[in-house]
Amino acid sequence: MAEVASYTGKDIQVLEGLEPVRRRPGMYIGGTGKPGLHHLLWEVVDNAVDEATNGFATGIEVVLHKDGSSITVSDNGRGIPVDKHPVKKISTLEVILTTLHAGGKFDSSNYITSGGLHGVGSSVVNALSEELVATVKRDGKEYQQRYACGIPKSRLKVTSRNARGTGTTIFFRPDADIFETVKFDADLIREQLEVKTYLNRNLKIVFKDEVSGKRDEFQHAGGISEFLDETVKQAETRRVHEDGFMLAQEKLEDGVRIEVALLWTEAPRETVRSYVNGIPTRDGGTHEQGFKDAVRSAVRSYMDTHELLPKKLDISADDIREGIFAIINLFMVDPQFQGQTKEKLNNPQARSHIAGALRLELEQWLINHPTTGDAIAARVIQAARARQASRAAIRAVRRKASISHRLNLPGKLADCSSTDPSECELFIVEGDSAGGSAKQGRDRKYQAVLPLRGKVLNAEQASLKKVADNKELSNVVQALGCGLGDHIDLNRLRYHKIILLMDADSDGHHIATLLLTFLYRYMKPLINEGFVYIAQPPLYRLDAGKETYWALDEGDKDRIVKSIKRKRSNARIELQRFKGLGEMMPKTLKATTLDPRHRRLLQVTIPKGEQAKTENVIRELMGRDASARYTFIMQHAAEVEMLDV
Ligand code: 0R9
Repeated sequence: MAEVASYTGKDIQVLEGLEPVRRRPGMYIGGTGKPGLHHLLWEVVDNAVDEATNGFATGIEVVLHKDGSSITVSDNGRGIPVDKHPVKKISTLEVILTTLHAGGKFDSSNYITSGGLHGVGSSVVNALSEELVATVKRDGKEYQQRYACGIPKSRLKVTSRNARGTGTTIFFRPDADIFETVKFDADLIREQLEVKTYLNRNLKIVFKDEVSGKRDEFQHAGGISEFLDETVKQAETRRVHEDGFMLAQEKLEDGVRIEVALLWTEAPRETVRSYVNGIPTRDGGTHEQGFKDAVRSAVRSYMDTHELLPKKLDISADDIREGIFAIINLFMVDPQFQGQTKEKLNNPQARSHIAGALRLELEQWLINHPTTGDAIAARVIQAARARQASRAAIRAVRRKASISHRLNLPGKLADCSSTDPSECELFIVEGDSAGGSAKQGRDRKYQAVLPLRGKVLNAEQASLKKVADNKELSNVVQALGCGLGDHIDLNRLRYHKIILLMDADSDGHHIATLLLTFLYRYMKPLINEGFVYIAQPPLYRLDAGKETYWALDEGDKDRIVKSIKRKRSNARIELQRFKGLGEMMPKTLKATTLDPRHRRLLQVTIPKGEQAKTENVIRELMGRDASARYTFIMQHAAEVEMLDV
C-alpha cells in the first residue's frame, strides 16, 4: 500500500461551499431515500476505516441511538487535525466539515482512502444533518464543535485539557426535512459493518444498537477467504472443491493492493462481490473485467494443456464462471467511479493489474492442485452441456413465438388493437372467469388480457427445459414476444406494462409470486426496466348513503369505516366482500382496477443495493431447500401482521 505521509493544513484542497449539497442532495448521495440516508453513515465510517487501514486506528465504534435516527461513530486514530488552515484561518476540522470536496490529497505520497462518497467527504454529511457534533482528542486535549445543517453553531472549543488517548467522534442526526425517512436500518448497518471487517482483516468494529439493546463485535482475521466461506455457506450450495483459491498481492510502485478469493460450486449462477477501497462496486467495472479475463484464460489454458476439452463442445466464458463465488477486494489510489450511483469502477489500469496478477497465480494453483483442477474442468463441461441444451429449448420457444408476430400468439390471449408497445398493456389474469370479466371491462385499443388456467411452475425449482415446456409460462413468453434467458430482446416486447392481476387472497398471492419468480429468473430485464406491475383489485365494496368506497384489504376497510363514522357516527354502511375477480362485474373491475384514471398499480422494482437481498429471499422462499424456507419464515414471521395460510 502507498506510504502514509503526515498532514499539514496546506495539503487540504479547498473548493466550494455547501449550499449546492442542500439544494440538490441527490447529486451527492444518489437520492434522499433509505440508501441516501445510509450513505451518510458509510461516509463517516469509511473515514474512520481509512484511519485504521493506514495503521493509526485499531478500533471503531458505531452507536445507533435509541431514537433510531441519530448515530455516533468513533475511531481511536490520530484525530482530525485542528490546526488553523493557512488560507481560511479556521481549524482544519472546520474546513473538512464545511467545504465541499475538502480532503487529504489523493496522491501516492499520501494515503489510500476508502473514499465513501468518492472524495466528497464529511462535509456532505454535515450539510445534510440537522445536528452534527465533532469531537477530537489530540495532543492531550479534547476539542468540540457543533453544527446545524452544515453551519457552525460556535467556534472550535477546547472541552478538556487532560484528555486520554486520541481519536475522532462524529455524532450526526440526518435532516428530517431532506430525507424521506430518517430511521436507520440496524440489520443493514450490522451487515455492512461486518463486511468492512472482512475487507480489512485486522480491523475491529463494535456496533451498539440502542434501539434493540443488541451489541455486536466484528473482527475477521481470515479476511476475504473467511468472507468467501461465509457467503458460500449462506448460499447453501455444494462446493466443487473444498479449499478456495486466494490471491493477495501488493504492488507498492503502482499504489495497488489486490485480494481475490474464489471457488467453484454447484450453484447455477456466478456470485461475484467486488469492492474498491472498501466501497461495494455493485455494477462491476474494469476490475471485474480483469477478473473475468483472468479466470477465462487460466481455466482454458489448464483444460487445454491437460486435454480436458471435449471435441464439438463450445465452452464460453460464462460456462467457465458458472457456479463461481468470488470476492474481489482492490485498494488503489484515486479510483474513478461511473454510473448514476457511482458503483462501477472506470480506471482502465485496474483491468490489466487484476488480469495480470490473477491469471498467472490461478493457473499455477490449478497445476499444483490437479484434483481440484480436474473437478473444476468437469464443472465447466457440465455447464457448457447444460447451456447447449437450454439454448435448444430457448430456440424452440423463440421459434414458436416468432413464426409470425401475431399468427402464433397464444389462443387464450385477447390482444389489443394497438401495435405501439409503449401504450400497450398486458393483464395476466388468474382463471378463465376473471379473464372473462377483464376482457369485457378492458379498453380493447391498448389493453390485452391473457388468462392463465393451469398451474404455474415454480421456475426456481425447475430446469430451463421444464420451464420452456410449461404451457402457462410459454403462453406468457409468446404473448410478450421478446424471448427469454440470455436471448431476451426488449425491442420485440409487445407491451410496456405487464400487469399481474390476481385475486386478493392467498392463492392469488401464490400465483403472483410464482410468476414474479419466473420473470426474475428468466426475464429479469423486464423488471429492471420497470415494465412489470401488480394490479390492486379491491377486496371490499363499502356503500354509505350515496357514496361508494373500495378497500384493498382488511386494514384499508377498517380505515374507511372509521373515517365514515368520524364524519357521520350513525352512518349505515353496507359491506360487500369479493370472493374473487370472477365475481366482480366487468364495469366494477374497469372502474377500480383497469382504468388508468382510477386504478393503483404497484411497480415491481429491485431497489439499488438490495439485489443480493432479493436473490437470497427468492432462493430461500422459492428454492428446493425446505429448511431455508422454514428458517426464512421463522425469522420474518414477527414482521407479518396477518399470515394467510
Ligand atoms: C469518526 C469518523 N472519523 C473520521 O472522520 C476521521 C477522519 C480522520 C482524519 C485523520 C485521522 N483520523 C480521522 N478520523 C487524519 C489525521 C492526519 C492526517 N490525515 C488524516 C494527521 O494527523 O496528520 N482525516 C481525514 C481527513 C483529514 N483528516 C484531513 F487531514 F484532511 F483533515
